[in-house]
Amino acid sequence: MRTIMLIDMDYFFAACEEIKRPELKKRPTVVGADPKMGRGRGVVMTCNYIARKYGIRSGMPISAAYRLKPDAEFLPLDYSYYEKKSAEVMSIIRGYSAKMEQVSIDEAFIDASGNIADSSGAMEYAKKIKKSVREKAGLPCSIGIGPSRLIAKMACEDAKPDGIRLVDHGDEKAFISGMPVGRLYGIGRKSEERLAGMGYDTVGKLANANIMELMDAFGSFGVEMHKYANGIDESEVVENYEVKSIGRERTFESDTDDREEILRAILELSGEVAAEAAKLGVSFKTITVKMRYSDFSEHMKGLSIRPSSSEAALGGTAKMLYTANVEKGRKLRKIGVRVSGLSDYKSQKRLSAYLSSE
Ligand code: DCP
Ligand code: CA
Ligand code: CA
Repeated sequence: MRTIMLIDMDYFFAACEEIKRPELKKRPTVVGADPKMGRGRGVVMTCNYIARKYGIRSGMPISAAYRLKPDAEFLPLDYSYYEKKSAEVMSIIRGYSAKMEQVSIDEAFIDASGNIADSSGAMEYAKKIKKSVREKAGLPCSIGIGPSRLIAKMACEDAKPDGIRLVDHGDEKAFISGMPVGRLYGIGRKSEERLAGMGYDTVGKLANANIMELMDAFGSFGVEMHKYANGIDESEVVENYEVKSIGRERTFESDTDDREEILRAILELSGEVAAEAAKLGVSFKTITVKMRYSDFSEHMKGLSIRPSSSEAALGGTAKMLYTANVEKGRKLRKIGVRVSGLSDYKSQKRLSAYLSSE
């Protein structure tokens, strides 16, 4: 029988800021865009749990966060520090199981089946991991434990903050069936609304739904969600972490159709993306420009080129994509540049090798 654990850092970016300035631990702390006395644009990336008491959440406009708690501590992003802390944490976790899969900057699965005998062993093992992440990296995390990735992930949400939650073999369905469908892994807001319209508001109801009906509504994703709702997930923890794309975005101070200003932003973003690609030692094949207009509608245009790592090729293609596709007379709120179709040009070594040796 398998024992999978998901380790997810608590309020990660803000917790990193607390290391730099421990006095922030006692204050509501928000990481994201500059609130500019309530007139700032952009969003909250994350905040500590004190700030969450005031209703502040990831993804909310920074101006809304400011209204909720004007005297909170508002901090800009310090990505390179978060990446450094992430690499530290990941190498600590990897020490507990070679079968480890990093799934985001602050989150990793391990398959601990070979390291433990039973559920009390699993609990002890998770406590050790938590303790060593806390002591060595100075950061809090939560751990979900279960017979599959699905259950480990959902148990981790239950464990937050700073906790451990174990769901035993056989208890999977009981654990998830009372939850609202929106809490099921993979179900976003839109799917949740559609499912509710079909009469499936809890995971338990979805588990008993007719598969054909779900397939009609959602295609193959319907089959998947039905499996998940029944607590079934056979997928393996595979150590093959790869960066799938690299992107940067910018929100303009005020909505703009000034071509010079927009082109300048595109070139700067292209420079940052190319620098990140160079750091990882990857070339890119597809270049995408995202334009968000003042009414929040969003258009993406992409083009594939011969694999390249050149900043000039990236900037030139991005400028061209913008010029050819922007709707005349409409103002932009935000512009983004992204590259994908990445491959490693330094050697045949997997990206994970670079990422873990940082
Ligand atoms: N993040 C981001 N963009 C988002 C959401 C989050 O860049 N839309 C960043 C900020 C977070 C980090 O990624 O600190 C990890 O995201 P999580 O969703 O795991 O959230 P937190 O770690 O901040 O909080 P929690 O304690 O709920 O895990
Ligand atoms: Ca987290
Ligand atoms: Ca996370």
